[in-house]
Amino acid sequence: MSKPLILTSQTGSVRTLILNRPQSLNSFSSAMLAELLYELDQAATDPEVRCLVIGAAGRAFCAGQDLADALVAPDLTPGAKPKDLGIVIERYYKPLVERVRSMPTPVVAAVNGVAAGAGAALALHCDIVIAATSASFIQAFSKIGLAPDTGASWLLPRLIGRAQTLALMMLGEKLSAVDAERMGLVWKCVDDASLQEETASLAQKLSTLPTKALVATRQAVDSAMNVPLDIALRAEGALQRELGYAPDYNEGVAAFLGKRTPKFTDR
Ligand code: T3D
Repeated sequence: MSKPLILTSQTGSVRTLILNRPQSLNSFSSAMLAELLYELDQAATDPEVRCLVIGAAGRAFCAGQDLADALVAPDLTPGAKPKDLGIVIERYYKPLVERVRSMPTPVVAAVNGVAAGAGAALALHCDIVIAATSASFIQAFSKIGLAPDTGASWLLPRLIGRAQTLALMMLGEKLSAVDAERMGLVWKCVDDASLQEETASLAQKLSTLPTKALVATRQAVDSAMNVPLDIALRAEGALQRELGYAPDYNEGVAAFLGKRTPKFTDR
């Protein structure tokens, strides 16, 4: 039997997915993308999961699209038909971004090494990005004659503004995790040796918080980026109404007033 390209594990309510093609720096083959989409669906529909972590095996996080995969590798024989990369985006990368950004739990990326192209985008679409100090991010698309995909052109200007985005994307230079933290691209950098422990502790904490409220928080922040204040205020009211009807609100307030730790159960 072939080795899984996505390793999964569960600790308490935390589901961890590990990209597992270390020999190719976890670049996305079509088989790995299909497995990843499947595992994201599994996590999304499993009521036992209250936090999802995406990490990687070996020295890299993910080097983006596997450029040797038959799906995308150009056929160099004269007169050969060029590959339709639009189909690749529709089939794999669009659903990938949609799944991560609509996950019904918080999503953490633990970036252990280089994250390039679609690999960087995957990490940066997660709700909280924690990176090892030796990790790095490369907007590698221009280096192979492509424009950004996997939602990077939407996401980066929102995170760091147009000027920094265009320079990173046009030059395709490596950005250290330390600089990524300074620019506000990731939440924080930690020592390489403590990445695993810090990620586990962050994920465990997130798994005890009110999942529905955390997901509504993502929704509120994402939609507020694109609308005027009055619409954002109305959207906040609608989300708060929904959360106010849910049991976690009763539990949170009761725990506060009762001076005890809350036990959240909604998802
Ligand atoms: O068609 C489409 O492409 C549509 C979708 C696009 C989405 C995208 O993600 S576009 C961006 C694709 N990714 C890249 O262009 C990055 C290519 N990789 C690199 O630039 C470098 O490998 C890194 C900067 C990421 C790391 O450099 P380094 O020096 O640490 O490692 P290396 O020696 O280059 O790579 C190690 C091995 O991984 C090597 O294999 P080998 O020689 O040991 O057998 C290398 O070929 C392989 N590898 C690295 N990245 C990829 C890859 N193999 C296939 N695809 C890769 N993307």
